[in-house]
Amino acid sequence: MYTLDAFDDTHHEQFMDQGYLRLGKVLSAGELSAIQQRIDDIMLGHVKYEHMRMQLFETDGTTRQTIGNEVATLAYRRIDDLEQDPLFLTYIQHPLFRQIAQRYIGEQVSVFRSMFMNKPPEVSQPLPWHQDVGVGWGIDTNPIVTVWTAFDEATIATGCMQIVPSSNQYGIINKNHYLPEETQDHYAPVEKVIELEAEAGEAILLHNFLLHRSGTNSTTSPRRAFSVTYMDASTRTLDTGQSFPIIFGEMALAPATVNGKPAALVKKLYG
Ligand SMILES: O=C(O)CCC(=O)C(=O)O
Repeated sequence: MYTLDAFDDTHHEQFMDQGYLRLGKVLSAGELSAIQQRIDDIMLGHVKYEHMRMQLFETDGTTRQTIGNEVATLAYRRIDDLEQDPLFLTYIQHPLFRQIAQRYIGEQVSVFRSMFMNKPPEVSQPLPWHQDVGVGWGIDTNPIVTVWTAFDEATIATGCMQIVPSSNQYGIINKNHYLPEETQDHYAPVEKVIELEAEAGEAILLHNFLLHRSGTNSTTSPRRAFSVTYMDASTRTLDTGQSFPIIFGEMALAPATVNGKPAALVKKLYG
């Protein structure tokens, strides 16, 4: 599969029109296996970060939020704050993502969330139709740039994403994200929905207003993925005025020196 090495006007037009753009295999086979290993090590507690928000599946299928790794298991649903890991930070700062961020955001870019999304075998949950709306998350801007990367093959059987191409053009339908049930036939009619299957290592640029959802995993293998939302570094939370870790520009985090994350930044989960 190809990898996009430069984001040009044609890509911009396609992204704005369709609300998504396949960026190709941004992770090489070696980088993919290293990052797969790293996330498994984080789940199993072999690599630990004290201030990392983690959400695990309990044996009854409910979820529980912890700060830091309390339980060594591969049955985590979601893990945030991954920019404090040097390997993840290196990937978040990939030159292609920098180019895209510069185009849509500018020089000073922060990360709203760097989030691992996992559908472990047997316990995965569906995610209903939603948009990723900033003000609904409690921040003072509405980011539009998210890069979603498959760490395993995402298929219908493993619970890949489904999207409604061009639904970004509706703008914000509901600032509280989720599509009200009674509006689904209008905004997400079955004939417009596509399955966003992806190969392991493939990255897809998503417009935050694109309607998306994902299914459950009916296989015996995990469906691991990583989703990063980039935004203007001046963005603050509406309640406390907190800003977010800088990824590109002055004072940006660097893989060689990143050293955990301050406790104050993980007190509340905004996204
Ligand atoms: O990975 C998934 O299943 C959903 C991810 C998602 O909703 C997001 O990246 O905003």
